[in-house]
Amino acid sequence: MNAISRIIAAVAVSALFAFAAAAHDHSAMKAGAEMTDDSAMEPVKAGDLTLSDAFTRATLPGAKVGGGYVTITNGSKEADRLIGGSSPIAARIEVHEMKMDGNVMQMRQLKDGLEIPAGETVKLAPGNIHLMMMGLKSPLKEGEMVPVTLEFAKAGKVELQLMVGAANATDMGH
Ligand SMILES: [Cu+2]
Repeated sequence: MNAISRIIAAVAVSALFAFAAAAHDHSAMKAGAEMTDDSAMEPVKAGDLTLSDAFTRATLPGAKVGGGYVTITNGSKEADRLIGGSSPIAARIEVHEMKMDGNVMQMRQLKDGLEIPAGETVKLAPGNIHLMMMGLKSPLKEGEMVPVTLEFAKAGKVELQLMVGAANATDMGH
């Protein structure tokens, strides 16, 4: 490592610490929460669907993909289907599943979408089925909100906000 790259590394590390410190600062968290209370905490209703606990995770600079997670409850007597979605911050949004391939966790796109059975709740979560924001236009920063539009076969387009949580080092290997 030469002198320049040592300096760059030091700056990067201290930036990370500053970021972590800010995230743990109670007043900073509170201000963010107040700003986003209404949009983030309230479940979004769309016809018979209720979407709640929508979140994503902070990404490192240069990351091209980010996961999206949401809990979807279908109060109808008919199944619906999550087909995909879009967001101004990404080129596109796909629905992915995780599968073990031997000892390796792989993910693949659910090309036919994800069924939300009648009367059931489906949870998209880290390490499981998730939304994949492809072609991120900028890093996702903790505390920010990411607007997304999800598309369902029956309920149509549903707009919601993903709250950006902390990055997780044990991510899914994207
Ligand atoms: Cu994925």
